[in-house]
Amino acid sequence: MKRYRFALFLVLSMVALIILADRAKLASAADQPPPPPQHHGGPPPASAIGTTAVANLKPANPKSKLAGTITFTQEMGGVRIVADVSGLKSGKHGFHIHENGECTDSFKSAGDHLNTYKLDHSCPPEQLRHLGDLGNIEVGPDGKGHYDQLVDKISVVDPHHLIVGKAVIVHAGPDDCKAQPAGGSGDRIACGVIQLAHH
Ligand SMILES: [Cu+2]
Repeated sequence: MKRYRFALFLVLSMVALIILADRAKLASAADQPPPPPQHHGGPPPASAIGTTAVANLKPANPKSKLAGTITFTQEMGGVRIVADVSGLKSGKHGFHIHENGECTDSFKSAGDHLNTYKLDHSCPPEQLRHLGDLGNIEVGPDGKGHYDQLVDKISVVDPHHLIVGKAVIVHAGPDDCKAQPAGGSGDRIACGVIQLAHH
């Protein structure tokens, strides 16, 4: 009888040991640090505020005097886009970020509008639009245009909404913010690749 008790004791202790070992494994898994946060269009990390990218426009027609510089600065609510252009026909000119960072082949190589979520074309502040929809640059009789808007949904740091490495394009005509897929804004007259600015 004593022998059976001893055997029972042994079996029970082994079961207890197995349970304890399992618990320890679970506890160590729970102690592991959580995965790093993913910024899926959420607010940018504080360290990213002020990060700046730049695009210098080149004209489709090499004889044209068209020129322009566009800066993209990360703010908490999106990207502040400031564009100064000159040498354009007066009136509104469609203004977009296109999906490829290439300005060759009459700027066809820039591809379509940056449209990660496959939405219809519109203009900010409409919420359902292409990520690359920026509206229009308005050019005065002197051929100069200035654009200064805080555009949400895009980022110079968040890989999911990134505009760095894409092309910004100015069109010959106005973007009506309605016609698909690009607002009927006509030819691509200026293009520049968006690149991080180095301080
Ligand atoms: Cu465009």
